[in-house]
Amino acid sequence: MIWNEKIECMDPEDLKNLQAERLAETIRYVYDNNKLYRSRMDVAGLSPQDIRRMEDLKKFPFTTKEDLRDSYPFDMFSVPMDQISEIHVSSGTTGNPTVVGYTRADIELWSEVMARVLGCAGARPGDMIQIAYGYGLFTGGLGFHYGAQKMGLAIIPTSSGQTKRQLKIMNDFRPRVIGCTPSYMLYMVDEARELGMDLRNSSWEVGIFGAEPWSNSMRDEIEQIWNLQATDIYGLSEMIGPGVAQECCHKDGLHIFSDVFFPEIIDPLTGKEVLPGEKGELVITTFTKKGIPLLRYRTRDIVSINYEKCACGRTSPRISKIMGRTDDMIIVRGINVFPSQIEHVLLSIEGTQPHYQLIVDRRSGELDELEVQVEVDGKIFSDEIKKLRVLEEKIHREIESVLGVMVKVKLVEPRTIARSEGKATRVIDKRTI
Ligand code: DLL
Repeated sequence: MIWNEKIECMDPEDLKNLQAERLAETIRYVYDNNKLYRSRMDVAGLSPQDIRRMEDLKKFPFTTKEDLRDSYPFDMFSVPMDQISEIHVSSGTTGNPTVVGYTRADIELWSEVMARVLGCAGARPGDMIQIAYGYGLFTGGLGFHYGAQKMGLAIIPTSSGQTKRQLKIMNDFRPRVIGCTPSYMLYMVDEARELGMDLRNSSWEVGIFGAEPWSNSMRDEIEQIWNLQATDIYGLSEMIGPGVAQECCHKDGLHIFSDVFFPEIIDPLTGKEVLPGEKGELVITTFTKKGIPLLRYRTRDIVSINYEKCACGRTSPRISKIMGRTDDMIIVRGINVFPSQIEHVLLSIEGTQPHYQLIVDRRSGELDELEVQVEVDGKIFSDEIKKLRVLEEKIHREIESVLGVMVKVKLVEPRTIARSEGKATRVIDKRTI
């Protein structure tokens, strides 16, 4: 269903006008309420009147994750604390975490975009949803919760983990909708099989998976195993959490709710906009957000954009699945490697499992080494050695031909690679550079 037809199917010209109106309001708002933006505008010699048309947005400097870290904890908040109703924190691997504050109106906005997500994925009012994203400082659980409340679903807030209980609840309550990370959906496969469950007869028909990269091959795998429709959801805490973009049933790009999250795709090196269809870094400007409005925020996520109308009737632009991150990309012997490329190869080869890890190392004075560890079917492991060798050789050849870089392949037994109930760790970089 289309939750908000008026907005989601708006005439593109009207949408442009709405965006321009909201941009002008946003610029005025940050100038009056946000210390960092006001000083940046003053330094650049910009006043709110200088940014009125969408093209003017390019005059504004980019905002980065470092800006948010440097404002730890509350300096980016644009309202006094008595107007903040909820705070989330996104953990990073280095430095201060990013703190995000929501006003009541922001929570209402979050509920609205998440209701759009649920509709886009195929949920309907009256459905039951199992929310197996983590609740807490992570935005996944509560974001889904607010959207489901808004749409009028029966919510089972299981949060992530406790897999046996998770599966029992599914079996006994029969929810139609499930939300969790794609890696958790795969994690549950082993446990469900151990319990002797018939996975293709699970009650889940609609799956909304995101918060980490996953390929179309992984989608096929999940859909096939669980017999459900798997769609991709994108979001990040800095923007609002989940609810920035979502795939519809056509699974041909994620509709970005551009009346709220205005996208630009740039070349990460030059900062210049790239053409529709070309790969680049997604930069987002928020409209109508009050707690932490962000202008030209560099997400570090790599996508392409498509402005054509979708067969579902929605007119919002669509971003591709996230192809990688500017900072997740590993550079091995000077060649850019994204985990998603390797995942795609692995999943197209019969006998491999969707559990893998990339280990990069550099012994002193030597070149980088990339080892791909991948789990293979238990059956193959108990077969003769020769079959394993053939498989290893095949994986080796295909990865090298896609990446153009030498790799080592190590086949490991089922359940050797650490599982995750949240986001999976795909890369272990042991190099000290
Ligand atoms: O992961 C919010 C979220 C929760 C999204 C639940 C979807 C579902 P953060 O923890 O701040 O927020 O992480 C944001 O995760 O910049 C991407 O690199 C990555 N990411 C999120 N969704 C996807 C996706 C949440 N569908 C960061 N595909 C983002 C690939 C994703 N990467």
